[in-house]
Amino acid sequence: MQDRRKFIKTTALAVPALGSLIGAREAQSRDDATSTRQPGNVRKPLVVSTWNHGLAANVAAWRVLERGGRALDAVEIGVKVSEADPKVQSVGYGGLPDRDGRVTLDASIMDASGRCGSVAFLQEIKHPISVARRVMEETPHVMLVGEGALQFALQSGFERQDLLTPEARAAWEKWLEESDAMPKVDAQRHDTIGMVAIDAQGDLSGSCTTSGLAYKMHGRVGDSPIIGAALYVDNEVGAACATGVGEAVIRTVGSFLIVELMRQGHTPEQACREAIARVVRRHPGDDDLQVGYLAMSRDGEIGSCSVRPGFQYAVHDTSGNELCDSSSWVEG
Ligand code: SD4
Repeated sequence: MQDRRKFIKTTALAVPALGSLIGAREAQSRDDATSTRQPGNVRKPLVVSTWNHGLAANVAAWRVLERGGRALDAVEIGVKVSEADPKVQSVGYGGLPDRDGRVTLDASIMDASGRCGSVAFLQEIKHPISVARRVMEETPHVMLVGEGALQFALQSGFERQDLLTPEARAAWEKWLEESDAMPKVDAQRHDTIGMVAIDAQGDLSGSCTTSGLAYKMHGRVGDSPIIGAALYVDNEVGAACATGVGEAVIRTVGSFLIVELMRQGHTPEQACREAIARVVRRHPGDDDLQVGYLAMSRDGEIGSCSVRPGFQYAVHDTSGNELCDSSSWVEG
């Protein structure tokens, strides 16, 4: 783990405010963080995921990876832990509802061969990631939404379940009393889990699942089910996932951008930083914005960057499971 700590330390740079010093920042980013990993020296198996609850998700994913299982199974089984945990109020069961009090879920999954599946605006199904995998494996489509996604899930044997816990309902009722009706798209209300893994065979896969921004408009879909925005995998290059304000991620097609930058020779850290630079440029003066990117190259090098401090990710390899602070564009 020492390598990674050093890497994070050496790439954590300070910038006073959004929109300023962008040119200097880009020049710095180009000079920083050249890869120290030798070609052919692949760190595997390995799983990374966003936020603190990624630690528990990684444990489940690691059980698959350490016995030689596929990255695809690992990233599905891993994020199901967050989906099932009512204490994680940003994913699956127990997720905070939209402004009408409905829990609506988005999820996506992508494998080493470039297959992908997603669901959006899905209600009353506890494990949207598994429905997304079924879309990928059992339909000719990539994405199902809303009522159609629910019908498909029920036909596939998933059970209908009320996902609004008493705690999430109470939080929503409090929000109703205090807020005006228009949802706030800000840095406070997102802890989506994105996960990327490489298995013992050297194959990559990724997943992303969320209840989306809390108190969003009914029908709003975020970045998490949009392939290329919150998730992208290219087995020849690497993989990336996103968390944060989905609108900003969609506008800049962040995960695809990161993978393409890695293809051109950027390290994962450099690629995440450049993708954050695009977000910052597109949202001048937005003092609440938070986006976090997490990426892995196909040789198991990890990088991350967020707009502002606070983004964390969990890494599990043969030496254990660890929570890391991401570097950020803006210093706290
Ligand atoms: C979204 N990216 O729907 C998600 C938000 C998030 O926990 O991170 N939610 O925009």
